[in-house]
Amino acid sequence: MPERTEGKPKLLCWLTDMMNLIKSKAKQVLFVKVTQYSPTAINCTECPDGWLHVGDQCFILITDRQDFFNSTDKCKEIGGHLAILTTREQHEAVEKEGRRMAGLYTNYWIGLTDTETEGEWKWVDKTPLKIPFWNTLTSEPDNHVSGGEDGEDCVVVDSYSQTWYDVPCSFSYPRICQKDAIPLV
Ligand SMILES: [Ca+2]
Ligand SMILES: [Ca+2]
Repeated sequence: MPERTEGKPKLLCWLTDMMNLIKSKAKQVLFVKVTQYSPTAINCTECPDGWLHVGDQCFILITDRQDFFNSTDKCKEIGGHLAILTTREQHEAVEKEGRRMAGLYTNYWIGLTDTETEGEWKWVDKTPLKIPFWNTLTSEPDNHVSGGEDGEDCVVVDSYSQTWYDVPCSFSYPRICQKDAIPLV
């Protein structure tokens, strides 16, 4: 589950992580002193105000509408990139936030395209798509030509079906930006 950590005291965060660590290592804890655990095993991070905290990543949903390429630039301007959703946890967290913010029938850009080679989906950091959440009920991605002869090379999360659609990159949608969470030191 995503959680917001704005304003969460560092001590509380560390204690929470330590408790999780102890729970996950319960059997060993019977035999090993807690002091033998390396502090580097604790992964305690936070996000700036207004960002959604998911694992070690931060996400923000921004509702002004831009085409895909302007959206890419706008995310860079705030020190991030369009969302790269590599886990089900991230995918579900941003969809839930989308529904909370704007209700049903809302689409948000994520950082996935096949502009270089049709049908080869890559994230904006050039890594290939491994875990897809396409709307297979409507045969997405379908590179449909209704939006223009270029077809559909960019991707939105649809908050109604909770799946992805390929759409024309020139269309205007809100966006989801992402950046690394900040380690608490
Ligand atoms: Ca395409
Ligand atoms: Ca489509």
